[in-house]
Amino acid sequence: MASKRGALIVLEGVDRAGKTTQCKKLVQALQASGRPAEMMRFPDRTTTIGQLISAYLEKKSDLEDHTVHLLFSANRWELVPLMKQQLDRGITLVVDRYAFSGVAFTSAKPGFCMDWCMKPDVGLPKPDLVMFLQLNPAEAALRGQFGSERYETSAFQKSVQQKFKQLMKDPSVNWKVIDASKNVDDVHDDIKHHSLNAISAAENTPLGELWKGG
Ligand code: NYM
Ligand code: MG
Repeated sequence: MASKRGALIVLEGVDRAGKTTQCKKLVQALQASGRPAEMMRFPDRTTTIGQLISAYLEKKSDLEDHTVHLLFSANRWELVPLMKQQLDRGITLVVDRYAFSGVAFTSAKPGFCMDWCMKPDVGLPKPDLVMFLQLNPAEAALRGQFGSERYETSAFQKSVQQKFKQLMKDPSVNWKVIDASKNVDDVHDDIKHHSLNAISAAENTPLGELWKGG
């Protein structure tokens, strides 16, 4: 029998909730305790598709809304072979945003339903754990100004937050809500606790497929 697989762990949340900081700290903590782990992020701006997305986010180019949604999804799919290879080798992947950001951001635009937005990501590797870093808008505001990328306005972020709330009602996904208003080390402790449980559970369960009936 092959060695035990790694876990697929995703961090989601609104901007400035601390996702990137916490992903890095988690990878370091896992590695320090002898558990192989790597960080990934979506969008991955380094690929050809990722560069199209990056130019769009930086407002250097305009893309039709359905088109950019499908590019975000394609950017995940193009990394799936690598993700599966690493998980198979026992490496735990800690991912900064995933399909949930894809659905929450596009469905916050007028004229998009969540169902349509989920379709292109159906069948992606299913995360063993998705942690939502919860931070209320007032607290987020204390952490500084928004950047200048597309979507970085408080009105849009509020609708995105509502969409995340709806996605979290799906019991087929292992959601954990993390109080991101606590200090960096306390948030890290919560995240590590859930991650260690997910890593143990993943060892004995095959990798699932996202949004495909459980
Ligand atoms: N975003 C991210 C989407 O609109 N769709 C997606 O599928 C993903 C993964 O891109 N505002 C949005 C959310 C963010 C932006 O920002 C990427 P960052 O700071 O690179 O995580
Ligand atoms: Mg960001």
